[in-house]
Amino acid sequence: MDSDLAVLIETVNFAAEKHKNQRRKDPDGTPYINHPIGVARILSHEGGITNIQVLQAALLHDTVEDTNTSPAELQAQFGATVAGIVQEVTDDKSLSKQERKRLQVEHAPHCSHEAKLVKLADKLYNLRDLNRCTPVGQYCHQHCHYQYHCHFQYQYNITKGQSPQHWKQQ
Ligand SMILES: [Mn+2]
Repeated sequence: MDSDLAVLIETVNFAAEKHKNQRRKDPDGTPYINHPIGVARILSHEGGITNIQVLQAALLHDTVEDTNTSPAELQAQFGATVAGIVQEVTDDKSLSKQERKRLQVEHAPHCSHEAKLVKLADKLYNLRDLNRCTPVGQYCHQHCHYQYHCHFQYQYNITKGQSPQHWKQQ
């Protein structure tokens, strides 16, 4: 039960249970779990990441923010390191969207390397999704392409600790 494979299966099963009633915002209503699995896949297949705790955190990265999972529950199930990475990439949903974005910008340069990996893979997955299709009830196609370009630059800048502002002039 303690092999890396068993741990990874246990983690993806936990995430699947937690997200079981959620759907993505694409027109197909893709099951939400496709997203965290895809984020972990970006890290393993494109990033060459083999650190199992980073891959676990990728699988679990939206459980605290978007489901009834508590940080203590993650810590009890998967240990303090994994729970800590998830906590670093979790926004406080009681704040306004604008305030959450502001805090992301403020915190990103000070995040651990592991949390930056998960955050960037998360953003990359979402940007590819935005490029692939228009979310239900949002944006025209052309606007998606504009956002794709701008947000990638934005995320890159803030994880480097640079000003996120300059792309706004483009
Ligand atoms: Mn996510």
